[in-house]
Amino acid sequence: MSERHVPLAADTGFIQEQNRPRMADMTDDYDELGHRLSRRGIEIEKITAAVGAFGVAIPTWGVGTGGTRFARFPGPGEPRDIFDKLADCGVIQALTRATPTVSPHFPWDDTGDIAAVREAGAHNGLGFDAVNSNTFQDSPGQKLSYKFGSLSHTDPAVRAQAVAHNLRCVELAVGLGSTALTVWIGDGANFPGQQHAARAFERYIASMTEIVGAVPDGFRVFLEHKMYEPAFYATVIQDWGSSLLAAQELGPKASCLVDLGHHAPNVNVEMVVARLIHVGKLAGFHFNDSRYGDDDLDAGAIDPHRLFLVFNELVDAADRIAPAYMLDQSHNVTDPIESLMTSAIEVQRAYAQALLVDRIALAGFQDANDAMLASQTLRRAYTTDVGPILAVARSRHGGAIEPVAAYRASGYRGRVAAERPARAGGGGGIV
Ligand SMILES: [Mn+2]
Repeated sequence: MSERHVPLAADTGFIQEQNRPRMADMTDDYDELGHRLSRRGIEIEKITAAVGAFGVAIPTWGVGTGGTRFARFPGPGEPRDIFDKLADCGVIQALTRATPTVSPHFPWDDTGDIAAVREAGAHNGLGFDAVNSNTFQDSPGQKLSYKFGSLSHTDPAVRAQAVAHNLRCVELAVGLGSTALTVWIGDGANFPGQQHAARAFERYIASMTEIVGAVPDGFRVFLEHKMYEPAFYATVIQDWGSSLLAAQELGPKASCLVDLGHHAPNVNVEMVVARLIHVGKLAGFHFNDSRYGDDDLDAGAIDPHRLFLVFNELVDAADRIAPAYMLDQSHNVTDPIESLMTSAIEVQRAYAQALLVDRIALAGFQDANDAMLASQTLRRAYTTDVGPILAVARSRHGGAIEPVAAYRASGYRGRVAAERPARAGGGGGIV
């Protein structure tokens, strides 16, 4: 168990010590921003309270060094198992106070003792969000291969095996206190004609019907679509249209999950969000960023404006929806803990900016067809530097004013590198 590490969360004295020299500047900046926002009729304390209550889940695999299909360059002190991953996630939460939950991935995180995993989560100050099933690769000891698909496979025995794995994930989720399962499949085709498009979708629906039919009351199933990769010609759950068709057929326990990187280039993702909200089927969102495709870069690193526009839709519908938020990215050249802390803060930043939108004024300009002032209303919120709000929200909850600086000063990476043996580089993969 995680007796191996003293969680940074338990050492709040260290974080306070790191914050002390930065406190006066932060307070000045916060007070100044508070004055400016009050002239716009905005109470800064309301925004700060909302930001403080906002959380985004960390995927357990995110704390390992990622890779591409060409290579993976391991970093020092990579987590060896779920207990190491939870210790790393605990550091991210202790310093940012923005990531109170983790999203595990099975079978990668299946130790056979789920109670110990839940206890280790609590020990590191973490709860559990949606669990993720994995039928996109073959796991040790697995009887039948997923090379040609899983839930939509032509062989009923393979489909049954994939269904059974998802039901096992639901069981593990319940053991962790999680109430949701995210299903993303790698099923698809690399060649035109390889697969019967309609029959593959029907087989997927039949398999998912078994899974959704077996989950307990109050449990939700999220369908995650992805346009390409690992299948490069077509995937079975290709886009939000396929995802919505499936979710509608599967009934009220099934909803759609949107991953920012899983669309065709230039797709207007905020419109996808708005449409799924309209139909009551948006239940989850995965954050990352990209320039060309499903690049899995750090949230807000490439196109922070798009992140803001997505949050503009989410905040607009906050009285109707409460989606599960997760970071889903691959850290190939940075320390994953630093990337995840920075990304969680960027997600919070977009959320805070969206909270600043004057929605009454915006609706007025929209109704009057005043394109310029409607656009400027959004820009005004987006161009406000909400950094002081984020810093104050963090520090009030015991987090660090400058999380990356405090993390480096803690020497955490060096300590875990000494006790976790280096892993081989090997091939690619998102693990
Ligand atoms: Mn995802």
